[in-house]
Amino acid sequence: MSDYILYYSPDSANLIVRMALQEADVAYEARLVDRSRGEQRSSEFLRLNPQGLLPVLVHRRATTHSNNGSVADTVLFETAAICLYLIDRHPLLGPGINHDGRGDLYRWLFYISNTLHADLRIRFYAERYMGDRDAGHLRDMVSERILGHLQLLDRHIAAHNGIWMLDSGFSALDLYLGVCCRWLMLYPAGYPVAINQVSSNTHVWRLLTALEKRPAVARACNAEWIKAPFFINPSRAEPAEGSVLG
Ligand SMILES: N[C@@H](CCC(=O)N[C@@H](CS)C(=O)NCC(=O)O)C(=O)O
Repeated sequence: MSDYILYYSPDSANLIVRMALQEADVAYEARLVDRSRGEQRSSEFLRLNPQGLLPVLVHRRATTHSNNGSVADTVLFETAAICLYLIDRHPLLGPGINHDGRGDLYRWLFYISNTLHADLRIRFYAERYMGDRDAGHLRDMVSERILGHLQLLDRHIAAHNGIWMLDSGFSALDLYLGVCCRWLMLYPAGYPVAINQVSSNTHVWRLLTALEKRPAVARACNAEWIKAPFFINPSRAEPAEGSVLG
């Protein structure tokens, strides 16, 4: 039995977690939550994440404590929290707990989560904030802010002259940033940001190009019906009709 269960919908924030699990080379079971049928609002799913949002990751701790079957599973939601949990357990995903880079990890993980991802959500779901009133205007305003965040991230990478977000090397943060950039160029339908508005951030673009070559990233994308290129001129997930993910 796998240690983890990942609840997912193709190309939702679970993609970041799936990439991290693939990078860490750990077994997990993937369970589809069909957003087209509103399954993220089912009572069963709300028991896992009362917000009704993906991703959810369950760490089956009972299976890893075979002498003590009473250990409760850990249920995780919020992408940044899941990334941090996985980084702590799987050193391949980021600097170790005593590493000098820990401050950098916290700063930039929460910047990506609380600022970049949070503003992307406003872009995707502008109607939820504005109703019928001026959702387009809100989307335009927040798009400008998001492009500013990308420029700030670009300057950060340039300042340490690396390929990845952290000076210490590849981490789960790169996956998080990569998927946010991917979404920016794809969603919401009819309002993608032009590729050159992302590629003009040359250090961010170099990071995306480097992610493109990682086999674990490709495995995660393939599992969610996303074809290459994943970040450079990306295309939407195209689930095969009637397919159920393994
Ligand atoms: N703050 C949350 C945001 C997650 C989120 O926005 N999930 C989206 C998919 S990418 C979702 O589940 N949307 C379903 C809905 O809004 O009904 C996190 O970081 O996990």
